[in-house]
Amino acid sequence: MTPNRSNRLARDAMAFVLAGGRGSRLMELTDRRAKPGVYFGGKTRIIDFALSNALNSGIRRIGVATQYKAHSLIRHLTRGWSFMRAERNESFDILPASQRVSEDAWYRGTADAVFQNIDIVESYAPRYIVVLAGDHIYKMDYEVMLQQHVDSGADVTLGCLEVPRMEATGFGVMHVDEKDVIHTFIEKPADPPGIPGNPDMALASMGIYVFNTDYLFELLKADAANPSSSHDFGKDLIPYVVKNGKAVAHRFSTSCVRSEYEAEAYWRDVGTVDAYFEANIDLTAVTPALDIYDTEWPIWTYSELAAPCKFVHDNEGRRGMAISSLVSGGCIVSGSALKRSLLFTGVRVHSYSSIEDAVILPHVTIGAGSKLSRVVIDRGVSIPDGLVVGEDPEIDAARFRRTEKGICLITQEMIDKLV
Ligand code: ADQ
Ligand code: ADP
Repeated sequence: MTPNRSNRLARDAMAFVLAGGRGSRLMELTDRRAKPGVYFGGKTRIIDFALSNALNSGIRRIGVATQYKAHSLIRHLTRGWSFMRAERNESFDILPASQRVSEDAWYRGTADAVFQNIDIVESYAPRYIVVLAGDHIYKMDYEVMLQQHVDSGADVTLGCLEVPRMEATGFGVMHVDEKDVIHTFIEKPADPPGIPGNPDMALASMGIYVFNTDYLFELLKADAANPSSSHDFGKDLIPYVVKNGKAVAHRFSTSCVRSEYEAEAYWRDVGTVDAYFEANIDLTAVTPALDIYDTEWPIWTYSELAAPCKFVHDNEGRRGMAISSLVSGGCIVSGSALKRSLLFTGVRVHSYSSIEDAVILPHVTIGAGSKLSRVVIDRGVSIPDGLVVGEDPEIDAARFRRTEKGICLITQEMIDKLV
């Protein structure tokens, strides 16, 4: 779809990106960084997708609420997103939970993260607030969603998509009428209701919301004063508006942005190690479902300064090579073969190794004679010479975090225990 370039409403909107959650199902990958700060796709981090969507949609005011293990994320945001300029009526605010409203309260929930920053949002006087989750991979034009919000006269507009009913237990699930007005909303139902006429699918909330600023502030103030609320959009605010106001569903398929290579609307919550691995490895396909080479909708990021990647022979003449792989700057592959793998910045692969189906985060070193398949290797890990992963499930499970689908997540702590 061609993005709407007028951006009339986006210019009047502020994006408030929620980036405080841990994402604990990513296991050790989020031991030291929040999920939005996790590396994805060779160069970028997960949060870059929501931020780039906002920027590419024409939104020029962005706030990012951080909480859990925020240092890595904040450093990335400072390095990569500080090009927004007050002189151009742009703003980019990092909003760490810092007990702004009361000395004993961090962000108690997603709604509280906005509530505690009302004064900062107010200072920019945006007409609309686009609340975004910082932890999903997708391309979307929020201007289209804003336009629907204004046209329908909704109090809140929720981004939604159809997911298989049995997978909807982790989402807010809704029922809509023929005009997409939401009549029921249940947060994370144990037995999700299907779509009438299509009972195997459910209409799930993407956790992104458009509000008129005034309306949202009223709602947040009332919620903050409610002692029985958990101060969460999905649990408290959205069910309240569905019952007492007008909540409308916005279908992602109408605002997703697709390049000519993308067959379907792409959205992923890379919330588990398996989903994270698959979404990364999918990028190595000849025609991947997500086109990160789409210059119409660039994914902005901070990228380390690095020399070009290099493939060399080792001393014995073995070739360093890669097929169906994404290799970032600063990598050197010497006398080893890579297949269906992603190498983030500054990875070194020493000779006589074979690497297949691997997601290798920045500055990893792989020792000589290693044989690795179906792995995710955390930033900075030193893989010792001759390590074999992906051949014996029992040995792998004893040494590493091995998932149900047989993917091994490897951290330096796990490597240190081997010797
Ligand atoms: P969840 O997936 O449970 O449900 P949640 O844990 O509320 O999402 O996190 C949403 C976003 O807020 C994430 O980006 C997270 O990092 C951030 N976040 C969490 N706690 C925070 C805090 N205290 N401060 C700041 N940021 C915080 C939500 C909705 C569902 C919907 C799914 C879609 O509640 O209805 O279906 O998202 O993924
Ligand atoms: P980046 O350095 O690019 O932010 P990460 O996403 O891996 O990389 O961030 C890891 C975070 O953990 C950083 O805040 C870093 O300072 C911190 N860190 C790195 N190594 C350790 C360690 N051994 N123990 C505790 N924290 C660490």
